[in-house]
Amino acid sequence: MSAQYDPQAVETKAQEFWREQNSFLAPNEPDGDSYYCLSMFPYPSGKLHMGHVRNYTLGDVIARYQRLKGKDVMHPIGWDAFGLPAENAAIKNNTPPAKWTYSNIGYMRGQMQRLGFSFDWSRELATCDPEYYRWEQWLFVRLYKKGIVERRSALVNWDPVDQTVLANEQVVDGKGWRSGATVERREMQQWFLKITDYADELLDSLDDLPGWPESVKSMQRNWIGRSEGVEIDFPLVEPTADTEAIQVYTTRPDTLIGATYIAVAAQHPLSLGCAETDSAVSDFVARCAQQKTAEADMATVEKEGVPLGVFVRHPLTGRELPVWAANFVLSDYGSGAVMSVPGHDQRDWEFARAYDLPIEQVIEPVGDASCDLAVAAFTDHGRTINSGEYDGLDFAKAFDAIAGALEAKQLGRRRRNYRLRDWGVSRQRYWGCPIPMIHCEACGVVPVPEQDLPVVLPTEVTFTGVSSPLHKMPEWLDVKCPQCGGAGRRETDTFDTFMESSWYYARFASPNSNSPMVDERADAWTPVDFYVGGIEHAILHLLYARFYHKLMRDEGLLTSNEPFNSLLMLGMVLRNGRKMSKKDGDAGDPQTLIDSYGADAVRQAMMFAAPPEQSFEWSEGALESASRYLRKLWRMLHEHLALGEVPKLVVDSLSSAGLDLRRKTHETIARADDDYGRRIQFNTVVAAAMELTNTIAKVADTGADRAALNEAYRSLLIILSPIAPHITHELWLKLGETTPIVQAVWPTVDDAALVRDTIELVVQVNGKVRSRIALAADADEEMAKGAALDDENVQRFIDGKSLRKAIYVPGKLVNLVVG
Ligand code: ANZ
Ligand code: ZN
Repeated sequence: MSAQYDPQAVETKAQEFWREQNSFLAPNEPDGDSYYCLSMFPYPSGKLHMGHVRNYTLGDVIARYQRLKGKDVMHPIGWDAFGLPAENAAIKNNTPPAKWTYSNIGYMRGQMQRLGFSFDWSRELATCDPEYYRWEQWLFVRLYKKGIVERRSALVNWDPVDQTVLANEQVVDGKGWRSGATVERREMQQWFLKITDYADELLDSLDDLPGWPESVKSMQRNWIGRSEGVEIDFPLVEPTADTEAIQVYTTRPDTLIGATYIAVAAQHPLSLGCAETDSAVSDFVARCAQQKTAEADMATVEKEGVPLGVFVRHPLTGRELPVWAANFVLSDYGSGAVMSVPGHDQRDWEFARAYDLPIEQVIEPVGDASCDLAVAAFTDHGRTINSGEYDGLDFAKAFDAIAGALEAKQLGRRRRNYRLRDWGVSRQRYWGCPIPMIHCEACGVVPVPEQDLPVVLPTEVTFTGVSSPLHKMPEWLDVKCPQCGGAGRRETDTFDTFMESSWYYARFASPNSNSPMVDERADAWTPVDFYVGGIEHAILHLLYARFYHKLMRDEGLLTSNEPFNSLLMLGMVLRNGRKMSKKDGDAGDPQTLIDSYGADAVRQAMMFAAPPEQSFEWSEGALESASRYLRKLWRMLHEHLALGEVPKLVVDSLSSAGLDLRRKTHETIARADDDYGRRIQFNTVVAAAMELTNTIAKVADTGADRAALNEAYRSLLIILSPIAPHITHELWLKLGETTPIVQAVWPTVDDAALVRDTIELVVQVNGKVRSRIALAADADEEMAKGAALDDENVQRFIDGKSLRKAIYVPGKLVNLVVG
């Protein structure tokens, strides 16, 4: 290849080489020193965008670095291929979703190869392939038999015009996206995975993940939302045929004596019962039905309520308390009822103020907290007062004493509560994995027998509207009931696509496993060492994958407890302050950029732009400078080689510039090693490589120093190779190396090269810095003080004064005290 840098030619050549050599094939089972590096697999939407480029370049840099460190690396890729966009495209253009999806995969695969990602393509998978999703069906049937799968009714969005269920994304401002009809909430039978059975473990094992960002762990903790509390019964003063007591859930049993009323949700059976005879209550219930029910809205909503005319007895004091229906009580949390303690809960306080209910103090502050119930509730923990025999206790003691007293009277029990709900996995959509169940009039729901799996989704379909074409395919729908042989009908719901992305990482490690879903190779490779992806997946995807890992473990398929050891959540690539998208035209299309600058420049600009977690504004200027740098590197190295034979490195013969270069080279190796391996900050690697390049440019390329230059180039190429793998591949061979750079070994730092022969000393006069002097590294105290006094600048400040004292801090400073 010529002295002119032609990225397209260099990159094609390197990519062909890797393909022919199978350079990135991972071994079936790793030996001790293995590394599984995974970037979240993409949805095949059509073409790559800049966010993809960032995600996959970052994962690729880590994978390539770990190979240089001698690890057996697995770096796989595949396609999260089911989902709504394929279906929407089908409805719009009349192309079957499978065709659309596979054609997008073909295009995007080409783009990834063009970017030089070191994927092990032999492990590629698409989740819409029956050979993949059959195992999801297999696991689902097993979980059904175990009782982890359940069918119950839940609310869906119903479009009354199109006569179909809509996904949340298809509801725009409360209207169906195509029909424009007002969407109704309907109850339908749906499938659930009981993730709540694993709530405790999902919470507790977060503590075993030191490689996860604290922020992500705390999002997961909040999502699971475990609280420790007490369930308390407040007996009705006048019990009815169906209600004897109102049950509440509280995390503050220490405040029980201060409860002055009970508040229940509008949808609570007691409110609904009263609504039948009391019009004020039925009006209130009707008004609440229109109110948003998200918890966030509940906290800020104007407190409103209505008395039910019902009274309960306090379980410990026997005092009578009124029952109110209130709009701030959630119907689906705890038991849909709260004991209101207006002295110590702000919502209860606001409500009590609005309706003139008593506010009583039963907790006093400890330490310097202040309390003024005329202004607000006192919500901190403290010490019990006005609580009779329970006075003077701290939170934990009061909790115990009161919970114990309730348990003794059989009017309460300690309980854990979770915010986490079971995972509804049913989607009333076509383009997804069929749920392997059969409905039979006689037998009810019957799972598809294992030998009949997979239930293959028909792919030759035509859409006549929004509704799933499966409903109109009797040849698929009608089957024999596996149990009684009578007429059965297939379940038409498909799985939530989070199901597929919950276990793909394990399937990558045992591709084509024929029985069962993953084999011992998956156990050997997992947990994933490093997982890279977008922050938008910080909660659901990661929680579901963690859950699935535990399900597979409990099936005996895996032995570890968690799927991902370390996690990196990437920031976004922005344009004009928002996430880059198709609207950005060519500037946002990596293909145009690759065509004009080459993949290496795109990769380097992307890595140089910002530390991984940060979002940043993309600009083409960054690409210009990356490209300029790579051209300079190409030119410099060719000029170096043009000077012919390079002598062997003899440290003693190097000039001081040569010694400085060696020091810089080895400092850069150490710094890049730390940045790649520990800090995961690649912008600083690029900066360090550029600095080293500048130092190289300053050394005269003659004599013994040529060896130091050669060493510098060699190290620079290895350091840069994870980021710019193509140009470094080519230049490496030019340097005369015989094995390719992907098989190179990360250079060892030569500690001797790091030793400086001169050091810099700070000189202070009366505590103020007045000069910096260079001194031989082995100079003693006498020489240091002498040199400090001799310095011209220092002399101006001590001129005419007498030296009182000279303090020497070895290797750092000399302080001269004069007066
Ligand atoms: C009495 C009390 C006194 C409370 C006090 C708090 C402070 P977490 O920690 O989130 O689980 N609560 C219970 N069920 C509710 C529902 N369905 N809708 C609205 N609020 C409900 O919260 C538990 C606390 O939330 C419970 O403790 C209850 O109020 C309220 F000084 O009971 B507490
Ligand atoms: Zn049957």
